Amino acid sequence: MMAIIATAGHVDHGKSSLVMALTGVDPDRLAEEKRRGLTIDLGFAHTTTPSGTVLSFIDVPGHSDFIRTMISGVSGVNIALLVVDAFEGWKPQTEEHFHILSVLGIQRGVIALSKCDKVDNKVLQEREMELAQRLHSSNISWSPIIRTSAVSQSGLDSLVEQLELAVQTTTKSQESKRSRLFIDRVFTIKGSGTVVTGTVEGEGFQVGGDIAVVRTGDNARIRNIHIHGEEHNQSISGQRCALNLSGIEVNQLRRGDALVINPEWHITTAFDARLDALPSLQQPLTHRGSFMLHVGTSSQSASLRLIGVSSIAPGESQTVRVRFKEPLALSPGDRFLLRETGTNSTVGGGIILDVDPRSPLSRSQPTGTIDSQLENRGFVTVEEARRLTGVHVAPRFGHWVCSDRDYQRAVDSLNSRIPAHDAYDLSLLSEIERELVDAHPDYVVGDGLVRKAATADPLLQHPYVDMLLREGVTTTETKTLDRNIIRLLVNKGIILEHDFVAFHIEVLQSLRPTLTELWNLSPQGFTMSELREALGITRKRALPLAVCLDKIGLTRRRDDVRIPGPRW
Ligand SMILES: Nc1nc2c(ncn2[C@@H]2O[C@H](COP(=O)(O)OP(=O)(O)O)[C@@H](O)[C@H]2O)c(=O)[nH]1
Ligand SMILES: [Mg+2]
Repeated sequence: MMAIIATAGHVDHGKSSLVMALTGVDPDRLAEEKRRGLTIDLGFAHTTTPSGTVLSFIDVPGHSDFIRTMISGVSGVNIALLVVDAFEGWKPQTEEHFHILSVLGIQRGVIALSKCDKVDNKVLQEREMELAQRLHSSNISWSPIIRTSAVSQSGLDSLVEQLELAVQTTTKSQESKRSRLFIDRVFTIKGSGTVVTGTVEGEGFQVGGDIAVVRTGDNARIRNIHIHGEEHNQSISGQRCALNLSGIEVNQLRRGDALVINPEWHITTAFDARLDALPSLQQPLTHRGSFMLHVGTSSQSASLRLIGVSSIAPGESQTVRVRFKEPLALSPGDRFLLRETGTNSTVGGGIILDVDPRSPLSRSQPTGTIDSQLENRGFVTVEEARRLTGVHVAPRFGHWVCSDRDYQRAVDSLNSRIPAHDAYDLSLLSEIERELVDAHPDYVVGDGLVRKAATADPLLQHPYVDMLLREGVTTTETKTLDRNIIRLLVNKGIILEHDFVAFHIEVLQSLRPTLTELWNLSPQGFTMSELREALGITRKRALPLAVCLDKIGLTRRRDDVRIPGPRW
């Protein structure tokens, strides 16, 4: 079992010291950080507990200037370790981190009171009461508060216990199989070239596999994969790994770049989403202001449009449209965060519902369902639907997918063009429409024509149909019948007519045995009189009958005789 745990909390509250106490690794690894005593970059450390659970930590900076680094460390992580200094208590930075964890969709949180060696029991109890209150309304499932001290090493066993429990009870979200890695570090190793690190999503990456850099479209190949210092052939969802890449220089990559396997993803510069405005906002959120969008480890400026409302009150959630410049490979269900550049504060965050919004803002109603994501784009292939939604979508017919409404629109459009009682030229339909009528039970396709299916047709109930069927080859003349009805029946292909003599299509088809016999007797073709005699009909019937048989392709005329036709 392994899971990644991100630290969170105010600067200097003892996060790095706790990670060090648990893992023996100093996450403040950079010389500059050491000098300043500040984790300005992400620190990484891991340990295996006696029960075999791997605790893999991302230690994030708590200083407000480095919030962007903190966000990149937290995204894609399921478990947070929130650290609060027992001496100082809950601080504004604690508050901001706390909200960021929540909107980024962290499921489980472990909370540690740190530096407990510095305060007495009375203060500890006060702190615990305050924390309990703060955590009360959180949508993250929090552990009991654990008293710790990195100095006296007290509480560390309980902390490990709670972290293990969190790892074991974190349900893996039903995630897509598509592979993606948001880079959190890029560097070179002498002799092996470009290395990137990050947390793997989806099925993962293989040594020798090709990857694409979403922002630039550059390609590279994976030379080898390291997970916790060991070489592996592949990396899978949830693992932190280092990829050694060939075919790309270190300066072509940066933190925030996503690596993907190319055809699997829809690359986008806009999305519709549900945005939760932070409860701590001083005023309602509007589209005014300049925003930074954080997704995965990436961040860039973005514009915000609210859907259907002009403002979002603190603590409320609304659907929004977010636009940005640098292309991202996104999936519905991805979490994002918005910060306001002016005030340098987090304003909210939420969940992406549609990675390729098509509806105009005034009409957009994103809900995240497959149907709402496909709305207004007509028919797309199964592959395209998967790129847009991240999941396999069952085709409507053939390999085409669309929303319920678009399907109904297409059927309505066909219904209005294809007359109720007439055949319609297939070549007038688009390729997709042709496939639709082919698969649709209300339509019959044949001979380059499409007709509405007979079953649903009241015309079929007309007495003429029955009459012609009963009379077989000895039908009355159609001159005296209602010419309109006859014409409609002919157009629908139910009857065939020549020289005011009509035959039901089934009657003509039932003549196959007779025709076989005739051709047995006259292999070179039968004459009119032979046909007349075989069926016991008059000449006046026989000639139209032969012409109608020609029409449906059972026979063909050659000089004075009938030979087998193209549909025999
Ligand atoms: N007394 C005491 N000091 C601590 C403890 N843990 C950390 N410190 C001190 O608090 C300061 C900040 O610690 P650090 O782990 O870097 O905090 P971070 O910024 O949250 O990562 C350092 O000077 C540590 O020596 C503790 O348990 N007890
Ligand atoms: Mg630190």
